[in-house]
Amino acid sequence: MSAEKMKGSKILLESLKKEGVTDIFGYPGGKVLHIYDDIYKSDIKHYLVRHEQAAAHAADGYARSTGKVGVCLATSGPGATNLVTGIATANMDSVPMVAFTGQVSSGDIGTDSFQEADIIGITMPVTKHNFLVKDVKDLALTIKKAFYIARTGRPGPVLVDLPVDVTVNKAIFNYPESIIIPSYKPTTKGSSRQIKNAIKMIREAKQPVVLAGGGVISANASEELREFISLTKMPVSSTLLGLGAYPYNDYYSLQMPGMHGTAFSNFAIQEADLLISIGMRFDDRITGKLDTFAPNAKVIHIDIDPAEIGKCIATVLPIVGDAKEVLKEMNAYLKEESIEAKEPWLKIIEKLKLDYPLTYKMDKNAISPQYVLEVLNELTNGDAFYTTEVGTHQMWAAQYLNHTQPRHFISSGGLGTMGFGFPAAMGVQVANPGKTVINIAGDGSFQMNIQELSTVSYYNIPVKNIILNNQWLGMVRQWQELFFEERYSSTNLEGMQPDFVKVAEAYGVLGLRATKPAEVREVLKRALSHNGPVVVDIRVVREENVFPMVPAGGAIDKMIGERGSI
Ligand SMILES: Cc1ncc(C[n+]2csc(CCOP(=O)(O)OP(=O)(O)O)c2C)c(N)n1
Repeated sequence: MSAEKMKGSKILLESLKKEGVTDIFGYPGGKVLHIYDDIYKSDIKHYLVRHEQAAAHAADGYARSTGKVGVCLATSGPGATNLVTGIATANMDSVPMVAFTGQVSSGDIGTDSFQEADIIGITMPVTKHNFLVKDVKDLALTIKKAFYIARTGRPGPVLVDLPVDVTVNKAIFNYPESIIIPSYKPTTKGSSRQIKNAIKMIREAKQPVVLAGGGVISANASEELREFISLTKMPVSSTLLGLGAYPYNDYYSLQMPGMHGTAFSNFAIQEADLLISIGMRFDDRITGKLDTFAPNAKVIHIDIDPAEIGKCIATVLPIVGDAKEVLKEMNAYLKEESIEAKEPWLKIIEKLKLDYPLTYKMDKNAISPQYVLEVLNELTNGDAFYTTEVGTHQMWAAQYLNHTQPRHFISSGGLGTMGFGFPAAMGVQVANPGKTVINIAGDGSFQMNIQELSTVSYYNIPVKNIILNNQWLGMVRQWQELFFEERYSSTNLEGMQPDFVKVAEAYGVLGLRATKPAEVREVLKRALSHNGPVVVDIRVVREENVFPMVPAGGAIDKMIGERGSI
């Protein structure tokens, strides 16, 4: 008896089930009507967002908090183009995602048909890979490939464009168990010879520093990193995307390096004679002026993506491989032959930490944004997922939250996308029901996807939005103050703000406000104990700047602090 044929839209839903997908984020339209009809009949849960950008960020938050592939769906034309910022955000931060877009009928492609957009062309530079499915017979295999490419090697977003006829036509459903793509074979095991050389270099170094990036987290190598540090006793600095890979307040932790990193991290890097960078790509926010970065250091670069080796920084010893596998192998050798702690270096680091702590001013009458984060540390005791928007609040969240667990601090690092945090938090919450999920927002960024209050209200997704409201586009204001002689061009939002409490209430969401330091703790407690979504409008000191700061294009040890040059 021959197997029965299945409609493309049903093949899509069945393939998603085979991939273990339980939740998708999306928005319907003409070219995905058949898919939505099958979603209606399916037990995969679809979350209707209010803007496709939010669907992509929600899939991103879902993926970053779990390591699973996040899935979003949009119609052709404007639906697809609305996904682009979310896809580019995921691409810059190496997040596994599959985005499905509707497309006009195959025969109409290229005719400027209604709601046609060349989403394959548009997303070519911002996806790990993309596919236009031309025949329903190829659909299942293409989906298999899309998920495989998204989650293996250096993870990233994959887009699958689905002409409407492909969703209507029928084929026999046959989902491949496994797959081999001859042109795509990521190297996961590092060269043992190079790994042994690396250990020799670590043994001989006097002032080594480890740089841990998002690759440690996406490889689930946090445990291995912790063991590596306990075996080698080296100071370790975590990039924005690496926060949580190593306990933030541990003795060996240098916290975050770079433009708004700790001064002790930047000084340590500049004095280092060896950098061991793991799953980080020497972004300019970390290195500052490249030819002044770590002038005395040899570099060991461990990365799954060979294209990253030597891209920005000359590498003495490259190790291409998965961070988890490489660290495991390193740890095994280190257990056989231990390494002495570099005591004089650790003493220098201790002193740097004492001399250059992160500090902020506390006023009795005005709320310091950093204080809000410290109260959150106390109230959540490290047991919360955080997302952020982009701006000064994001940098304070990086600096002041106590990052103890991987996948618990989720922020748009590479693209710096305002409007990311709230929808990403929705995705985190859907993936982690029952957990506390907090979005640290600025008043500017929050308004970029504020419509999602409707989504969290309808589905009762209990995300806590904490707006550090300075009534400025604060990060841009800071640059204007410091580098444009205080010409505040288009950054002052005073008098242009909605009443966030009323906006929340209009969507059926709890709205709270704090205007004095004495109110902060109570308001946050109320927010955290509320069994539903919340918006907390916290009126913070308006002109607070983020310090330390490395001026753009400068050397990372030439920092500005609260009281001028450090
Ligand atoms: C989509 C987008 N547009 C513009 C920018 C440039 N930008 C970076 S930070 C910032 C200000 C953010 O203001 P707000 O969200 O209020 O946060 P604050 O800096 O005040 O904490 C802007 C406009 C951006 N990062 N993303």
